[in-house]
Amino acid sequence: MTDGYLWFEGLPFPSIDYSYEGLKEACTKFVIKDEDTVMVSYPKSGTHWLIEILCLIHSKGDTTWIRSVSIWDRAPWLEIDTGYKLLKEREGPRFLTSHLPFHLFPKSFFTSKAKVIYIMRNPKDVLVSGYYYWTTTKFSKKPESLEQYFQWFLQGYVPYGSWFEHIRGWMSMRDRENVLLLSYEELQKDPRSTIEEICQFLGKKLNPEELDSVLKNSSFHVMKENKMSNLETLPETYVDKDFKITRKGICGDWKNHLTVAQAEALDKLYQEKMLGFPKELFPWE
Ligand code: PPS
Repeated sequence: MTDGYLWFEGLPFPSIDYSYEGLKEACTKFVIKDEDTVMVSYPKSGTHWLIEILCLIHSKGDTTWIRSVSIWDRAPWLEIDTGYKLLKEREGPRFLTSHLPFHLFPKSFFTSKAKVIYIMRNPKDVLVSGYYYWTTTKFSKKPESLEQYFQWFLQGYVPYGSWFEHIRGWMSMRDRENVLLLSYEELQKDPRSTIEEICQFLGKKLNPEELDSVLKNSSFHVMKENKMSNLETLPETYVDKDFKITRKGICGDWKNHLTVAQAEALDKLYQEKMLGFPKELFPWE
């Protein structure tokens, strides 16, 4: 009997395009190389936005690559079977994407000079975004209501497990020279400065026109129209008709969805789980 998830190392994963063997190989055998750049996040934290920004920085604002090659091909997903296959065959320097929690991430990273950018987001917005995503796609177990998904989220009974454990795990890497911690909220508040920070971390220099192009072409409205980035080309075996990853693209949408009691319950759990972390690390209310 399956419960709609693929279970690996005690964590629930989506069941389409993932396999037990694939996850095992990705987590234990994949060799991360010094020249790789890895984008890591808990699902629904702004991963595709970050990929688009990195691709545009890489091409110095030229849009040819982002308009002609699908986003999952530009920065393949390490733990997804199709992505893993692409990565194994690819010569460096590579862009890689992953939602893996820290304890499952390939150990080869820890002895490499590869750069990791970890993007995080207010868990309340992650919850709401995840509810819509898993409801309108066929990759994983579908919640019947927001209340049901809310309960699953608190229990970590959602793809990739607990948001809290994911953040806690990756936070332990935050002082490493080759790790950059970002948030969806700072990208929203000041995209230009955040993109400059990313350029500095990657050792890339863009002139003002190139930077303007990165900013413009990674914006929500432009990305929403780019079918190579908004996932609208995914077949209906994976997603509902008219699906796009670019759903709303704002901070604080949780206020339109969660009840006062739900927000308070999440706040309470947050206080318990994030005890010991400086509040300033997390730029959300
Ligand atoms: S996934 O499937 O887990 O990798 O999803 P992920 O890309 O991490 O997160 C999807 C949310 O990011 C929003 N998004 C953006 N916001 C602002 N600007 C841009 N350019 C952008 N691109 C994607 C997307 O709309 C999802 O958030 P919600 O709240 O659902 O709109």
